[in-house]
Amino acid sequence: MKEFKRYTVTSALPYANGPVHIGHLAGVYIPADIYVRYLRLKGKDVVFIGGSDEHGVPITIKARNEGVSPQDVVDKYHTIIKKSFEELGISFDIYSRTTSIIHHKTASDFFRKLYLDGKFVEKTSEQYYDVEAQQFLADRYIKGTCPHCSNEDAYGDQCEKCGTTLSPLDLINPRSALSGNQPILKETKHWYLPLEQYEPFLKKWILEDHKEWKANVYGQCKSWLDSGLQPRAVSRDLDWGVPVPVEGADGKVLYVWFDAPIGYISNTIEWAENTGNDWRKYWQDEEAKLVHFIGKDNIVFHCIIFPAMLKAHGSYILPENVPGNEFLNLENDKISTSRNWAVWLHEYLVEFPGKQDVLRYVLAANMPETKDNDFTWKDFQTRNNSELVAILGNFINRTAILTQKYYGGKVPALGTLTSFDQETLAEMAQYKDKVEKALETYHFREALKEAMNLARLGNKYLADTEPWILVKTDALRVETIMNISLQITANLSIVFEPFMPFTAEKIRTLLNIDTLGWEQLGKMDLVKAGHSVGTPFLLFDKIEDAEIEAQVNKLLNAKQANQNKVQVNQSKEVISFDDFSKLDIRTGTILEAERVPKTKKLLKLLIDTGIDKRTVVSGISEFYNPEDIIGKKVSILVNLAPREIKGIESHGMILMAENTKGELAFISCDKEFNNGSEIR
Ligand code: B3M
Ligand code: ZN
Repeated sequence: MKEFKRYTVTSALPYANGPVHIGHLAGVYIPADIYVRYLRLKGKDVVFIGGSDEHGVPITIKARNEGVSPQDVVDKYHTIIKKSFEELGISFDIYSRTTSIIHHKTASDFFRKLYLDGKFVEKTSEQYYDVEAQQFLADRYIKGTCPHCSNEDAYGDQCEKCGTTLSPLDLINPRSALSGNQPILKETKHWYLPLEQYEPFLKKWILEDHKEWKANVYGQCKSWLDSGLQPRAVSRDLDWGVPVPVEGADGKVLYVWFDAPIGYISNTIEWAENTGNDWRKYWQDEEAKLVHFIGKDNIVFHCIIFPAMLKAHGSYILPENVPGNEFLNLENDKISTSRNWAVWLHEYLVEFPGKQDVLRYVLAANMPETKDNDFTWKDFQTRNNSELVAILGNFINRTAILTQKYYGGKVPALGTLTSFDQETLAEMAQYKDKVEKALETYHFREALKEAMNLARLGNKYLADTEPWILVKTDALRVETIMNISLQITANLSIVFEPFMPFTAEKIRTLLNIDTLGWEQLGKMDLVKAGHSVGTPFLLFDKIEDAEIEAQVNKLLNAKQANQNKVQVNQSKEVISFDDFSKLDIRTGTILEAERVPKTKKLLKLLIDTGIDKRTVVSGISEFYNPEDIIGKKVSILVNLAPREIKGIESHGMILMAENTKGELAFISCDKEFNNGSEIR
């Protein structure tokens, strides 16, 4: 394997149109941060580049929907994202943004060089134009009827009902999302990167020279290359982005996927200017190793299009590896921003203060390295309670407490080693190699598992030697046992540093030592006899069921609210009048109301239906107090089959309106009609 002098590590630039969730973290930022922290511990020269992707159509759409400017949108989310990354300990050397002046200049110069070198093909085509809004329409701004399923609200790039990929010209009765008018077709000129010309180079570079890439990444590249590459437009008619730096290109900007990866370079330049470094050494020198951390939806852009751009430019190195991950699901369902089915990082940080490393640990342990994976709150709790608390925390805590108790916090001397001691130390010495091998090949789960095995080794060592019993009979022997336990603890502070930096720091506080380099890993003299360690404290706390239930409920509420939202936009299936007339709905009055014991939502109501007085159980107690609703006029479905709810027979159902937040309100008649009046 080639030895590199420098490392340029990038992680995908998240779109600044929403906060970051656990899917982003497990896919991109956690592995990138682990890798970078490991390299730094090894004393490598590394720059870790991050930033927000602030261009593109989705940002302009969000801005329109919210009645603010695109700049407002990206300012808001860039701030949230940057802060939450910092708090999670993602150790970027710079986290900048693609709206920066440096980026606009860098991207513009890049395009200009390719343009002047004749690397683009110019093509004129007909695209939809909104006469009233005086602009060309991005695919997402055109709606119309899907030619496959007749959905009237299909977008110019996709029908969300049947999932078909569309082009705007496929839509029947196209209309502009800006004005609602029918758009006209108008000629427009764009610049294309003729990717097919780079096919031979890409085939050799990836398929032959980079067989070591992860199978999922390599496989996707192969399938793209096998099916043949097409020219790609690198400009758009849009008023948000980096203006195309060519005369007569007014109203045109660089395609977001052209400018965003150049953002890695821009941000490196900005970092270098701030720190007095030479950015070229990280981008234009064969001795630098460029690694892109991304999710699977970004593979083609990082493995095919961006390398073709870099190659076309001619001055840049190419990525040495692109360790792309698959997706993380949440509670067996796809993470979805629009459905709010996600665990948002900025919310986690507030709801679980001080528990950054628990999330880092769980996400690294479940990283979707080779296939999609699932995050569940139950697993989060189990990993915390039975791994972090019961293994790592338990071993270090016992070691710290016994050292305090027996030696007043001073490291005891190492005496004669038994063969068990020797075996334990020999095993300890193997972890450096194991973890290193896994990290160098981007097997983060494996690396973390090995780190945890070192903690297991410590636990086993204490359990087998039982110093708390031996202390009464063989005090000298106990000194050796505790010395070895403290050496294992010091080793743990090194091996966990890339994965759980906050915990590693705490272990160092417990041991009262400075950061140790990676090369120290495996050594048995990291804390010297006579050295005073710190006062013991717990590294991890148990996570209780109630905390987990609260999170699961939060998700279920989001799902419920979302289902309600769907009902607002879309009616249920059509029914016949006969179906409807089966429902016997009457006006009624609440006579009595009381809470159903041991339930959160239920009230037991006595209703005068005009026909009879009957008991109905209703799930409304989050929204109404029993004493406030006596005498209330309601609508009741009287011919619903009786049901037993919490041991009470419920005869009928009170009709309630439910808003998108899931709040409930009574439906009542707006004149003084007698109970029992029919509603139809
Ligand atoms: N913003 C897409 C994404 O967040 C895009 C990545 C750009 S990396 C240069 O998935
Ligand atoms: Zn369709």
